[in-house]
Amino acid sequence: MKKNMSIIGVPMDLGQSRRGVDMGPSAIRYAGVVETLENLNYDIKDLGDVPVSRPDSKYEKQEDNLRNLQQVADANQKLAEMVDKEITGNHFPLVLGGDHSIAIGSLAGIAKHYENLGVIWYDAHGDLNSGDTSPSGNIHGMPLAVSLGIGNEKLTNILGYQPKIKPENIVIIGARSLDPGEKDLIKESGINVYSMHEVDRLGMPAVMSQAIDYLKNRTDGVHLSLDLDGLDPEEAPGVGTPVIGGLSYRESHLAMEMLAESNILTSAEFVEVNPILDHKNKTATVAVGLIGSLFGEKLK
Ligand code: 4U7
Ligand code: MN
Ligand code: MN
Ligand code: MN
Repeated sequence: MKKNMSIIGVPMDLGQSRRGVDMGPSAIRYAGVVETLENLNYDIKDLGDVPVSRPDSKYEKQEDNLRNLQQVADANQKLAEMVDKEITGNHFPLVLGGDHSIAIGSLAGIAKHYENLGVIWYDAHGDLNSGDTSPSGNIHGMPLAVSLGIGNEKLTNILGYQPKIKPENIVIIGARSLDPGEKDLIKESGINVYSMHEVDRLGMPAVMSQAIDYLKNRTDGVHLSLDLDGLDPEEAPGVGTPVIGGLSYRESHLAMEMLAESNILTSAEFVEVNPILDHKNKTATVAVGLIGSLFGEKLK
């Protein structure tokens, strides 16, 4: 039987300061995401893009050091409603960004459906800031904190409940740029982190099998939130906040293949593809390659 999947694009660039990441969903579609998944026997419904307002300098910093707060909250509200509806209809939601602030809406729509949602956060960053700790005021550096119920109510309370997730159900993979406030939050909350140090020491196979075993035993669903800047900028250059020393293309494929084998995933999003900063759509092509592995593509 074919499996149902719904693709939702979110042309969001208001969660950070570099224009162009709003074109991420188009770039990923252009790189062949629908065809790739159809070849893997998925029944794909592409729902198009969630409406996002254009940046307007007069709304830049609003309350609590949060850039474009109201506009980011509004788009995430719509995204959350769409994701909620797709899950209710038994469709696997695949969300394409757009900057990482869209994880706020994805998780709001997803977490309603689980008692104990697990989250794999594949990223160079922790995205655990709030207006109080953020050095930038950019909401794409905050979605994981928001989902823990930390931050402005307009973000934490989307769909009228909070928190969305529990710290012990989060596994961050690939971290190498954490702000002081993020490190404090990790220590006090019990979030699991495989930074680049652990990936180097243990290797990706051990990191992924530990992460999968851990989540399998304690959660009833797992969301993958993959920020392309988790990969090394040599291999994924089209991102707004690149950090050297990242995960390789091969390590990332292996991670996706191991997730596919484990069968624990219940939703996914791929974010932060910025075609303006890219070379010949390389980063979107990498994203589609990873999506293929995540949904069962085999090399032989
Ligand atoms: B991304 C940063 F200060 N931590 O908060 C911040 F380094 O979604 C970067 O992971 C956030 O790309 C990066 O602005 C957010 C900064
Ligand atoms: Mn990042
Ligand atoms: Mn991120
Ligand atoms: Mn980024």
